[in-house]
Amino acid sequence: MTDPGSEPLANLLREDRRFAPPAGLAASANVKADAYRAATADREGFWAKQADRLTWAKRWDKVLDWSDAPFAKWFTGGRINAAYNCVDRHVEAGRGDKVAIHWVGEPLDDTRDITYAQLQDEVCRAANALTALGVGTGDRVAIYLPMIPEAVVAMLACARIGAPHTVVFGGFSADALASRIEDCRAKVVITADGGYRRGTASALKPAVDEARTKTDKIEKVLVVRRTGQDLGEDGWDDATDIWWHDAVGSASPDHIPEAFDAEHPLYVMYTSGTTGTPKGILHTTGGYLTGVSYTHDAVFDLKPDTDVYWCTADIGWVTGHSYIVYGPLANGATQVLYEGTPDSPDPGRWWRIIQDYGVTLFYTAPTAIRSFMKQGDEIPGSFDLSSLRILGSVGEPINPEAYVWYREVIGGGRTPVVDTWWQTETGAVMMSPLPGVTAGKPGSAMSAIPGVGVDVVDDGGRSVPNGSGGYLVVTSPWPSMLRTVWGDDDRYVETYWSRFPATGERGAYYFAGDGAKKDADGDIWVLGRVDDVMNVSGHRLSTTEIESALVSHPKVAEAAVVGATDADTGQAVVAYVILRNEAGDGGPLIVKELSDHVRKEIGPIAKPRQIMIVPELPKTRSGKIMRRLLRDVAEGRAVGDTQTLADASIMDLIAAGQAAST
Ligand code: 6R9
Repeated sequence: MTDPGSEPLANLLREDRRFAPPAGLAASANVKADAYRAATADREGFWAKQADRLTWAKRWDKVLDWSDAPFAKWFTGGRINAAYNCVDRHVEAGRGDKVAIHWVGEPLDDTRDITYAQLQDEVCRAANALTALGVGTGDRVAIYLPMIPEAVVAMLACARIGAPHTVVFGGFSADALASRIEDCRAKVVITADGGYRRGTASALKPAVDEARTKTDKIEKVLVVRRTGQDLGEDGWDDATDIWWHDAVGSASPDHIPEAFDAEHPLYVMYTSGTTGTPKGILHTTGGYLTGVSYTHDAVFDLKPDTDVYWCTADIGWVTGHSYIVYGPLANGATQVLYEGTPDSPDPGRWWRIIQDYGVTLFYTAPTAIRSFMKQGDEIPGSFDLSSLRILGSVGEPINPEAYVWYREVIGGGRTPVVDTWWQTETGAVMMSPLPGVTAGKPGSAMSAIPGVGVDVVDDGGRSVPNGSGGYLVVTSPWPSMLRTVWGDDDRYVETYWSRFPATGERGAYYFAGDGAKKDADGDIWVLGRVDDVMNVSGHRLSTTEIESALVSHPKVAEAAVVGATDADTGQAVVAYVILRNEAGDGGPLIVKELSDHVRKEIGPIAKPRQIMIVPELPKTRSGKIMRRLLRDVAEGRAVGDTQTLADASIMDLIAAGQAAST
């Protein structure tokens, strides 16, 4: 493996804009600067204090047991029920009438407000229904649903009875569903007839039927009626299929939650590795809930009585787990849950939702921000977005230009932007500015949150000096850390803990797989996966750096850069660029203009060998660009597995364009 950071990150580190927290927000912030000191002085004491945010049936004996490292146990001996913490305790505290979820379906006016009391009723019924179907403590349940309230209810019902869930993104294929079910041996699947996407009902149930031909693990299928679409002659099997409204509708709303061990498995979330089959990342109960509750409160400065929070992630992504379901609900928040796509029925849909519901805290991904940027300022400009007070970003590095646009155009120049770095594996946000404390720098996740230790190290695991780059690591265990890879302890140790093993002076470091730089102040800039690093004539270049340079050109909305094998230079830079709407086709000299721009911003070495203007980029559901596929095209190979793409047809368009241009 090469050190990703030996070249100076010229253009990113020249970024010198700073945005101090608004005075009012700073004065009333949930978390102030002293939290860092307190947490450093006594990390375990700090996390014990955060665990006290939750309601425990039995208090823990020991905060952290790291004696079998890297297998961690947090809050040992403690007993807790996650669903009770997310629902019942708010009702018991007299907040039953408070709205938990403002659900917004994709078809206009298809909305539902669900209070905490109603949520409790539904979760209890679903828990009873699952028990009646034979789901016991420790059994796994697969959830394959659109963004409807039942998805939240299903997850919480599983948590309530101690049955770990595995949520599979509704857009994934029958194959992906079957392999996940097979790997974790889920015996029940919760799905729907279909869901709405871009104005049409798209079927889900047939994929479950197909999955049943590929795995024999599925005993029962619980089906929510969402679209009412025809399931066809063969689309229903009385031996396995049960309607949700029958099973849940007829179940009792009374259910006493059982307290489980703090380390009881809460869920398995599959995430793709660089090689091999997807890894089932295991999260457990007490530490995870502590981590997501604390970070949601600290990073979004949640004021549960007045804030309206909205995270646009899908529930099938870890962001949906931690920052739609467990974090916000543990904190008693009121939030928006939206079923559809950002541009349906029109490109103002998101901004109308913010205006109509008075959203104050908004959390989305850079890919969405850039696609709105492409459409120009007019569309968001025609809505009243003045309720917003904090904007969040997650999923990939946010280019400085996108950050500034987000802050200025969506946030009216008032709102801090919290760029949150974390992973499926970390469970909760690890690095982020704190909105009432940090003067944010566009493009930087800044530093670890209180209670978390991160560093940037060289190949030998030594901390690099300010101004240099290397590998991002986590230096000590944290409560919401993954506990293992489901069914594969060796892969857990090998993937995350063997790259920087313990030395005489320190314990092993968690290897995140991302490259990062420290700037002159020691603030951290994440550069993306270490496999996104190119080597051009012996110079190491980060894809993020060149992409940022391209996006800083006024005609560019979005860019993806890959390193393609090159006979002369080892690798060469190939860039795929989406232009902003107002730039039209960019004019006859657009390719030269962009190439000169990269040369000016970074240097001649970064000048792309080829720049392709494309209509779209291949992305996963969580908005990550699949550079692997672009590399296939750039190197003239057949395009590899597109199973996890949000829209597979995009690759045909890009490959056709490439063929035409070479
Ligand atoms: C939450 C989530 C994790 C990977 C991570 C990194 C990238 C996420 C980022 C970011 C730069 C940020 N990533 N947030 N890179 N700045 N604020 O995205 O989880 O899907 O597991 O992806 O995403 O490369 O390693 P997951």
